[in-house]
Amino acid sequence: MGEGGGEVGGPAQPWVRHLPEAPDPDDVDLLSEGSLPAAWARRWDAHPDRPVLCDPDGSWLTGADLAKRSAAVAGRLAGAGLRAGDRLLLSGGASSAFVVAHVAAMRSGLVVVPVNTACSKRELEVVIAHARPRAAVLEAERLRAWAGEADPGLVVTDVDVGLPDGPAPVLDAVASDAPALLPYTSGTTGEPKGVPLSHGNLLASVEALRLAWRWTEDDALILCLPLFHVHGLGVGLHGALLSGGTVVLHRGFDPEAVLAAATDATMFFGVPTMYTRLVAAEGAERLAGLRLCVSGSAPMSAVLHAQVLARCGQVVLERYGMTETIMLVSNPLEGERRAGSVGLPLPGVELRLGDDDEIQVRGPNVFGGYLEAQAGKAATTGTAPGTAARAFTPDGWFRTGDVGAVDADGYVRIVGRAKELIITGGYNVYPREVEDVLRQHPDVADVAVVGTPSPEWGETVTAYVEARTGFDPTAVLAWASEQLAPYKRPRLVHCVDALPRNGMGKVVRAALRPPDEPPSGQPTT
Ligand code: MLC
Ligand code: AMP
Repeated sequence: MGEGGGEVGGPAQPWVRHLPEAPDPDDVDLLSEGSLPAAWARRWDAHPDRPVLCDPDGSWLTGADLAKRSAAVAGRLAGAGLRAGDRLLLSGGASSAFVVAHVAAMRSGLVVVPVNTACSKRELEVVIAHARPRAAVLEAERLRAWAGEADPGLVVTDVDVGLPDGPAPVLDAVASDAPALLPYTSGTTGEPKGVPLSHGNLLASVEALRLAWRWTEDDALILCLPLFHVHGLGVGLHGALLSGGTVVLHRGFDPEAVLAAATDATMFFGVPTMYTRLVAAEGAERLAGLRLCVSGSAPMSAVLHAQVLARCGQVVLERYGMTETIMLVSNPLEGERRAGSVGLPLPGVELRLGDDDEIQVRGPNVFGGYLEAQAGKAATTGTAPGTAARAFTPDGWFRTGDVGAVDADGYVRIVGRAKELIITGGYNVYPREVEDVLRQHPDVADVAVVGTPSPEWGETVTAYVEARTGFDPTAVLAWASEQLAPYKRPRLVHCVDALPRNGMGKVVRAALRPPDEPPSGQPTT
């Protein structure tokens, strides 16, 4: 782990500052446990009676329960013909059944494709056509029906995986370079991009967090993030299972429920919108009892940092990550947690600023390249020409698309985005995808979608529409609602005579300004 480095902040590997007594980087092996399933199984064997998971209904699973139930589900998936390397769509709200299904897939070497519980039919079809899964474990009946229509050969079942028993498959024997997770992002081009993450990527990322945040078997995490993004799944759930501690699942975010749970917990992970709601809730001071409150997925303002300190007595630890890399940078647990900064690179992560101060990274947590659909069959093309290859520099660093600055003492700040991306309530929305959908409506001549500042959501998805005669914003929004998951829908719509364009005819987003008349739609703030 000692090679390279020194790209930011002076010391050969700035990340050693996260660790007690700043060890020799060569002595830190993030992959020593082999894989997450192997590490989890070791914990459950060592302490079978220790509680690990609390269902939203209040019932607990011990290590032995999770080991046994996941092995049984793995057998049923094998009985349905699934073999290591096959892809499995997984979608559901937080529940022990969902976790059992996910753990079963990971232990069997299946590749989990997480799907938003609120996705539209169009969005589900795009993922199925691209990822070509063998099976789909879907909690919502609506999604099961759509999946069956999209691919009649797909094995479709609910999160209890009520399939006939099959032979006991080999468990916990996955190679660290084998694919484990395949989340989707729509990307700046509007095309779907599958992000294959290996077992090594997943393990390295949470092992780094375990070390940096001193995450131990004494910890109890309150987890109310969705389990179909890396924040909830790849950080919260995976990390808690690796720590040997407990995770208390909540079905969605309810500030009162979080504050009630804080008495018996030690950690909370959230997005800034959740902290905005927590500071406004009655009993906000109860958060003070936790040993660690983490924020990420979107920038947290200095004002909100100060409010959380004043109302909840917590100095929030902000960190920075991405689907393609899981976690990258974090404020230190023991050193200064600096508002406006995301902190120091995490163990194993090398970070540099490239052209135009774009943040570039490499490390064992960084994926190897997007999955692109080719002749109807998806294949990994990390080095192929095209959009996906531009994700890496010629010397192999991943280009994050975030613009950064590094202070004299190594703290990283995110100062902008090179990529066109809106972050609303911690969810990413790519303007191009929303524009492509709106442009298909006959009343829309052209459209540009941007994020406008919002105190609650960070940014609000806002559409500027060049309308044809007869344009009815309500009808267009209702139609868009069928095509897009709720968080992607424009919340504000401005009608303009003409979109501002440069000499090449390209829309100049920075020149978009609300016209004088009030916008259509429901502002979210
Ligand atoms: C919900 N709505 C949103 C929204 N979430 N609209 C815009 N942006 C969002 N993020 C819509 C609902 O559909 C509803 O619309 C209306 O807003 C009010 O809903 P709500 O009940 O108030 O929202 P709620 O369900 O409480 O959700 C808010 C939230 C949620 C903050 C809890 O958005 C959330 O869990 N965000 C976390 C996302 C996340 O995990 N991101 C990690 C990505 S991984 P209507 O029209 O029906 O009224 C990543 C890497 C990293 O980024 O670094 O972590
Ligand atoms: P996603 O593609 O959903 O994984 O989102 C990753 C993006 O979220 C990053 O590229 C950043 O733009 C943004 N992000 C994550 N954490 C932070 C943070 N703490 N501050 C600012 N932006 C963040």
